[in-house]
Amino acid sequence: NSSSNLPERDNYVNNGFGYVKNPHLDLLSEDILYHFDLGTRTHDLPSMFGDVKFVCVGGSPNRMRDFAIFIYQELGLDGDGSDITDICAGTDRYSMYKAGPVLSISHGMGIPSISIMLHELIKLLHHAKCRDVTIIRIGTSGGIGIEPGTVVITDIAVDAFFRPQFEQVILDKVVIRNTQLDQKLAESLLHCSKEIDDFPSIIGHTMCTYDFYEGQGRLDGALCSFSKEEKCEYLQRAYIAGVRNIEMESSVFAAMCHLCGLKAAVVCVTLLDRLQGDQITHSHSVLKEFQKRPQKLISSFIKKQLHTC
Ligand code: R2B
Ligand code: URA
Repeated sequence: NSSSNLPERDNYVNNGFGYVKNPHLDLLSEDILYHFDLGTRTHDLPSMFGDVKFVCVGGSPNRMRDFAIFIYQELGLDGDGSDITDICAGTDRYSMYKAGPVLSISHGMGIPSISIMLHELIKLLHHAKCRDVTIIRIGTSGGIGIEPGTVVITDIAVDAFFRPQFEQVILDKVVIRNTQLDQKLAESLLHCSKEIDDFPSIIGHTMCTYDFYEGQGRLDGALCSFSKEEKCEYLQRAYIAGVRNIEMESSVFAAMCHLCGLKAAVVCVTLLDRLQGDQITHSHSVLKEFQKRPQKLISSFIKKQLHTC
């Protein structure tokens, strides 16, 4: 009955100590992670991934490769990391790189794309018997009322109605999921960011939408049915509700990680202030430097964690 918009009861079954909550998985003789081109029969997942402690995910394959090389060098691993190879080379859906205990994976754009990736990633962590994993989405976003280049660390992801929830349709029912992220982790990341020079950063709500144009109140798409005044009024209301940036993956990311017991954070740089415009007009080199900021923060955070544990 699709009208029963009742909050979901947590009736998931825990498969032992891992992150998955699906009793059907135990019945499979082989699990094929189709979009990664990996599988439990074809690959020794525990030896390939058993030491993973940090997973960083982001939209673009090239950016996640750059991040893997960067963290490889920052962690002082053997060589310069430039020969790092795509573990998912057998498919062009996602790219995956490993630098010591850090896995770097691309997730494409939007909720369906990251959701598919997360199902397979969480199963991968389960099959590989990984423990105490922290997962961080590093990405780009549009800011609201903040200086472009500011890094927003999300406390909670909200939907286009500013509600702290994600609606997942399952067998013609709407299931409402919690989008709370790990507050301690967000605070530690903010603290860490304050130790980096010239690094504007804040904690705030992140609005997650299903579209980049009309869905984010842009006037510059192929379609637009609202006025500039209506757009501004909507974004002002978002700001008052605590929203500081807008992107397209945080809600399902927060919801899935929360349900699976993964410690998670979302760290996105803002490329523009949506109260000032819709088009991304900064030069390529400025945008490149902006996109490096979440990487810098996460690298500094991971280094700290590895040295204090
Ligand atoms: C941020 O940037 C992408 C759209 O340009 C989208 O994946 C997101 O969340
Ligand atoms: N990504 C988004 O989803 N929105 C923006 O405005 C910029 C990047």
